[in-house]
Amino acid sequence: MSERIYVTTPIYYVSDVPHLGHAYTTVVADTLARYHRLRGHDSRFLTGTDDHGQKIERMAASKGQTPKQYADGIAAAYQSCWRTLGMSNDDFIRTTDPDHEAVVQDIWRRLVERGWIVLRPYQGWYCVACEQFYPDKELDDGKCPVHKRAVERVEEENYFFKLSQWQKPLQEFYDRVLRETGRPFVEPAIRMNEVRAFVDAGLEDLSVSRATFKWGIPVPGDPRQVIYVWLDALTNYYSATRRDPSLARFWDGDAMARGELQVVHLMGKEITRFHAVYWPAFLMAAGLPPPSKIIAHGWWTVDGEKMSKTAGNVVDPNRLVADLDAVVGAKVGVDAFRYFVLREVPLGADGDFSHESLLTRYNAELANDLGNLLNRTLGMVWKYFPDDGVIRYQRAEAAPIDLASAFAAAQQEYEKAFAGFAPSKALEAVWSLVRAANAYIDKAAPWKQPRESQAAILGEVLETCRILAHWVSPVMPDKAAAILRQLGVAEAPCWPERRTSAVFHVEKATPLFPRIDDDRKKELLARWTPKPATATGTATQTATQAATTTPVKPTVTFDDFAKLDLRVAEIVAAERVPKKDKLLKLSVDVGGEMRQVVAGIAAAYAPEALVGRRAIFLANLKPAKIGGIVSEGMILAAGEEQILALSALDRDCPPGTKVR
Ligand code: ME8
Repeated sequence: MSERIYVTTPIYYVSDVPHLGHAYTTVVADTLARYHRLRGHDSRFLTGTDDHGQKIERMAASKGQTPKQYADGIAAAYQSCWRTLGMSNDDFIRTTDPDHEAVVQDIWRRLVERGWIVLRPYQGWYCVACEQFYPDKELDDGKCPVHKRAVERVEEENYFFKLSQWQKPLQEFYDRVLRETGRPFVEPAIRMNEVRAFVDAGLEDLSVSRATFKWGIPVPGDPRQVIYVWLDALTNYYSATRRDPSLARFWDGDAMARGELQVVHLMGKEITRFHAVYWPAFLMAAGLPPPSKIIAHGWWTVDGEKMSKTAGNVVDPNRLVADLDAVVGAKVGVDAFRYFVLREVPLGADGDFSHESLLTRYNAELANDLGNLLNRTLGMVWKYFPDDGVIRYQRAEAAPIDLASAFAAAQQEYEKAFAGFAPSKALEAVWSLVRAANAYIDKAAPWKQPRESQAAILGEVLETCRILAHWVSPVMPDKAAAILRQLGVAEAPCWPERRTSAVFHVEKATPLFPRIDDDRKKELLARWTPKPATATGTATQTATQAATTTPVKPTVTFDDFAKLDLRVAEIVAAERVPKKDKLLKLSVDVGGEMRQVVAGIAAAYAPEALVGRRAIFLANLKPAKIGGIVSEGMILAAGEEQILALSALDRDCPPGTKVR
């Protein structure tokens, strides 16, 4: 295991706010970075946004914004979501950062100087969603093989990167990595095989500039063209290490060659080719070292379906976490989400997200196995040592079950799993120790033992809980801190040794993960399940009851209705109103004009979950003070309190669109 590691996620397009898929990659990267920090390794974790490209230019235009304004809004939504989910990224890069742009232009110049970039006329099929040209043979019935949408014919003079000459150097590079590290450059191996097959089949030169739009980094010396968005975007991993001389140690070819530095790019499998073929070729052509490893994880579906806005099944992590916290009545959502996505699928495999399985794992593994271990142990400490809750622990010689060997086996597995980038396996190893500790209590039966044995048994378990807290900290940083606090241990996450004696001054137990009973489960599933017209569930039933019991108001004429100025508004910022539990203060974009609105929706929505959402807005309501703050209009919603639902639009309508 190298002593220095640089972990990256893809930089996400600012075409949309973050969802489950983006959150997954970022949780994996965060967990790896936290693990390496735990080991005392010199670690750096980078994420960010991909701000340029034709797709973004078009989306911004459709919303009447400049590309930069539009990108700023979505980049802020990413940053806010990552804060909510406890990401510990050391930096957040955007391709519109001036220092990044300068490095991209610098690499471009190097490639030109070395003869790898040349200007040529070009005709080809371009998919704007992929930001990629496709040769005829790769089209699927004339459509993009990924998006199944029409491709565009592009005829322009482009700069080309001579990728065709990189077949052999790339093949040699893949061989060298395998020889030197014993593992393929791309993992899992199935993705390496795909990449190899693509390279072995022969490479074509790659168009690396575009002349038909402006939203990108200008080609040095030719302002008619912008640099291809992927050359721009991939360079982020390198440019972020040039921001400060002290960061150069995270992109250092000698250190990589000596095995002292690992540069690990994590991503979804659909963009492996860009990272495993184009990126090493660009770097080597520019005289720079390629990364050490590409890890391509699988693709999440939701209840067996592809996630899509049209299907209405996109999982918004902000919303998921806020709902869990609200319904459970404790801060459990972030750690439960992180745990679930890491445990549910082995890294590399495709996964199906189901809210039901999330709740099942929550109850079985978090509330029961881990939560209950701590809870029952602290309960017994206070029961048998009611004066002060202090346990003076001395390793028991003749323990009925050997926790020492369970610890040693779990530690070995845990370490091996992280070295092999397998967080689900690391969690399995942790849970083997959780279960061993629970079994130990059952067998040792402290309730039947004399006082000295009780202290020895409980001490053994408390020490195990301390180790478990450190081990779960890369995945569940909040709950790890809560365990340590309840154990009365003042330690930051570290690599724990198993001690033979210690003194614990424990706190009274507070459940780590309160159990989700059937009623709460129903409520959560009702919040999360897309609701067809016939659906039954708490929210629907209540809404139906309300609809039938509230008499319809007196008739109005169309002229009355026409007095209301209803339009689409986008929530661009949301915050709680101090000391007002029910109120949120929102900034909404009503089509070029910003309004401040106070809405009584705090019981149903966390502020972070609202940013970027659109709803129907009453724009000509007389301003009024609510909770001491002026509110300039009203967001429409159905229901009340926690079962309230924001009005929604089932198609993309820009802010300001009239509603009639
Ligand atoms: O591709 N399951 O950005 P992007 C799993 N800007 N992971 C998913 C997912 C899903 N259903 N959906 C998205 C881009 N992801 C480029 C990257 S890097 C130099 C430029 C995750 O916003 C996964 O990590 O389309 C995937 O690779 C990434 O989001 C794509 O994000």
